Amino acid sequence: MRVQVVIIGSGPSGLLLGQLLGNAGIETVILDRSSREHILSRVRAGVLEEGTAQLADKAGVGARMVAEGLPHDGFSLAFDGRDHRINLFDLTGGKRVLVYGQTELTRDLIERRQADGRLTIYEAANVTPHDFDGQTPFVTYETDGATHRIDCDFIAGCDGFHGASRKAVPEKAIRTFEKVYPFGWLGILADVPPVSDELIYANHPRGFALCSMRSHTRSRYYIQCALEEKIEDWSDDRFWDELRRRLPAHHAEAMVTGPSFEKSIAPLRSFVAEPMRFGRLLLVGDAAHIVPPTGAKGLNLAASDVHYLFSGLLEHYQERSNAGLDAYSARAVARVWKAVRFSWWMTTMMHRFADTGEFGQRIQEAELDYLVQSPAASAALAENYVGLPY
Ligand code: FAS
Ligand code: PHB
Repeated sequence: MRVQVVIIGSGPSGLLLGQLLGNAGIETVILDRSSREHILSRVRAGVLEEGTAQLADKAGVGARMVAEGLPHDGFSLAFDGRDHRINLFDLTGGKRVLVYGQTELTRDLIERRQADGRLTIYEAANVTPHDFDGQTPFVTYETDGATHRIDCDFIAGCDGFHGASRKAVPEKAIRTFEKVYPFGWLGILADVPPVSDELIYANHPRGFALCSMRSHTRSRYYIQCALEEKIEDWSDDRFWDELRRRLPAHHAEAMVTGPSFEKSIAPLRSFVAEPMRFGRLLLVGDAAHIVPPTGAKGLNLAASDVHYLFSGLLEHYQERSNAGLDAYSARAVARVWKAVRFSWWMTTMMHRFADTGEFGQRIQEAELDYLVQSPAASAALAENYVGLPY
């Protein structure tokens, strides 16, 4: 088989890139080691920047997102028993975010790809990129015990943090940067109405908490937890009690609780691999970078990578120019680091660190007080949260 672009990974990065390329007449195949069911069982991000929503709409999967997504003009920071609203719309001259689950966006993209008759090969084992430092790259993979080969012009490594693409790059050709946080997020999904119409990020002496949602009837909640915590030690009742203890009293009293149908613990890390291009292999999304979800940037960074790569590939095929591809890594990495900084800053400001000490705690409190009292500081937070320009 031969196609123009082989995409490794059927997550948001691979699917969005595949849809944009396909709509432009550029042939792709997507290879994923997981099944379609497993991919759609994953619960991940919940907040889309306008740039991400516009890209999804451009890809032709905006209808349900617009119909069911919840536009949000602001969110609150809760500390010292009080809420402090960050008015995104006013602080950014009219920008907002869209609350729409990554799982739903992934479903829309998978269904659209299938409807367009484009090929995704699921449960592909040992997917391996080859000869991407030359002019004739190819990818091999195994299904039903047989090894297959796909020749191509380019390989898009959209296979996430644990994927094969970044690992196929010779160690001397890549530089990585990493910070692992000393805690995780214990998250649940429950079909109960959200405690507030907007998101609440809470800093409490017992730890961070986040009140989010997927709709007016489905809530997504998180609490900071120790990395050693085990899901089986967290009954629903224990989770609800702990969440309520970390929120201002009026939210704790108003909270509607109920049985969770998804419960998971995610570790938090910041990670960047540079560069993001190696000849004919280009890394996209979590394959190249990871952020702590505090700033809601993971999925949105994948979208801006896809934007840069799609425009570079389009130029290559339609204008016979490689300028966009040559600029891909520098453009993507520049935006990645600004989102990594913001996500680190939000995480450091909103979480409790065991080793912070009394001085560090006072600094965190001063940071929060300054942030909610200074229009300039709030505006800086808002412009990062809605998404910096592409
Ligand atoms: P993905 O990891 O989504 O997709 C990669 C795909 O590649 C997967 O389908 C996988 O099966 C496939 N793959 C992996 N290895 C392969 C191989 N060797 N061969 C073939 N296929 C392979 N972001 C937020 O903004 N907010 C959040 O709350 C949030 N929560 C998260 C919770 C968890 C547990 C994780 C892991 C991430 C979370 N993220 C969150 C970040 C997340 O949304 C990512 O940014 C987003 O999934 C990135 O999409 P992709 O780059 O497509 O990578
Ligand atoms: C979510 O709804 O899953 C979510 C929202 C905002 C974040 C992180 C996760 O910062």
